[in-house]
Amino acid sequence: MTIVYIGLGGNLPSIAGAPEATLASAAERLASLGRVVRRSRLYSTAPVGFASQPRFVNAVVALETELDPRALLDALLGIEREFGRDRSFSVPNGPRTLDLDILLYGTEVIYGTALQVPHPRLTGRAFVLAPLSEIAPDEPVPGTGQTARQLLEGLAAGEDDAVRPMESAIWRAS
Ligand code: PH2
Ligand code: MG
Ligand code: MG
Repeated sequence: MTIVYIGLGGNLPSIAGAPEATLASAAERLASLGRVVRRSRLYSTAPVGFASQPRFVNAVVALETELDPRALLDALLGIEREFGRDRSFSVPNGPRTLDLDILLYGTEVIYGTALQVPHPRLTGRAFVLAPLSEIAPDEPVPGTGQTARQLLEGLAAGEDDAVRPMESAIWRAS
């Protein structure tokens, strides 16, 4: 059994509804891959990397699983497709219904073409580090010598509402 931290994000409606409903349904689907042991709140976040798109909803869950990293990645890509993720016309960093990223897989460091863990852009992204620090502040991030909270504290302060926790009944109920 390994504890894996998975980042969830989306900013387009899916078959489940608005992004917060998509993330709630996706979290329920993740439970079929093991046991969801922690979930952050939802966060409303300003888009990073490609500005002219709607704000994102982001969250992080901790999943205890027996799946190896490659099998987990394949399962996550399958769930993204179930929620209508279409990679054929996609702009890098552009809008999507659902993005599921393996952020940390136990203490493993993986450097493959299909999968890199820790997630290579984790350390610079407040929309990932804020929810990760909420549920696992003292988790060491392999290769950085720092914990999730230390990485978050080391980020330059963004705009005021760049990363803002949301109150969501649909997320709480899922
Ligand atoms: N994901 C991206 C690019 N930019 N911005 C926010 N706020 N949230 C995301 O999940 C996100 C992003 C690529 O995966
Ligand atoms: Mg991503
Ligand atoms: Mg992704």
